[in-house]
Amino acid sequence: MPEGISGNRIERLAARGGAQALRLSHESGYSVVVSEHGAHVVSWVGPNERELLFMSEAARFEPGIPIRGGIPIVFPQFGEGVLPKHGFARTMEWKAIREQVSVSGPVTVTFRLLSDAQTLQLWPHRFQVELDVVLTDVLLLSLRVENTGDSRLEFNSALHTYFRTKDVAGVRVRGLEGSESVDFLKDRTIAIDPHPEIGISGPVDRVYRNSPQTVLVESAQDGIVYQITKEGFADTVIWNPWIDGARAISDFLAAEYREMVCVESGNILTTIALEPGELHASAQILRADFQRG
Ligand code: TA6
Repeated sequence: MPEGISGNRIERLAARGGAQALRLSHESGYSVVVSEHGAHVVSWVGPNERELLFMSEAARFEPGIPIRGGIPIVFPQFGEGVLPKHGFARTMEWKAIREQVSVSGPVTVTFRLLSDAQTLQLWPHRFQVELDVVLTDVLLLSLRVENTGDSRLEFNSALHTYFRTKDVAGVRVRGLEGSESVDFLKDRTIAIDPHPEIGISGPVDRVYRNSPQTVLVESAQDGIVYQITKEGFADTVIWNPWIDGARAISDFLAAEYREMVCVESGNILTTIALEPGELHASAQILRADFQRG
């Protein structure tokens, strides 16, 4: 177990649902838990032990099943299509291949997923995907996709981030005014949001095309402003199923729609093409600013 003298450290946690998980702790008081199942961030805790990500009470931690909450990795397909919904990366076993603990610096683990017989059956492309989880007082997730085959491949991707909130009614998303959005609940109607802040008072499932690099998620009831900064991801998704949508999801409790909002960085309306040997890098940085304790 690598351990720095400053309190920075990485621990291996008892397997849940058969998958190994790693806890990264940083001297700033932040920690993050990442499961090798999907290279899925299942917890991001801030100072004073505050959990910042939503995880459903009904989430299942089982091989082959996506985990409801945290930060699922969507790859190589977003939403419904020829592959399983949101692709296969979130349900596969990744490997932690590098761990680094530096004194007064970041705590980093890199996870890797390689194409294999199972993925080739679903998707006929050879690839390598790596996720760096870099923890300081911010959480940086950096995703690299490489085409290791001999033909062109195309993919979509997203970091499907579930923020925890005491009440979604008090959430405002800022920074998306002027961006074109595609509304998945209204036959993909295209609109431009004129409002400087977006409130959530019903089901929402919208993708904002070529959204700004930084988006804020303010939660009045929590006294937290999350800052989401992205690079190499063109789009931003806002999703909340509301009560009826939540009822239709088997691993989600109906009342929990109030406790979450997904604001996701992704390449969704923008498809990335890679020729053999090419690599695409993207990143999402999460920062939590506490307005009060
Ligand atoms: O990102 C929003 C979305 O694509 C919604 O349409 C909704 O279905 C959600 O993801 C969750 O998908 P999941 O497959 O995890 O139930």
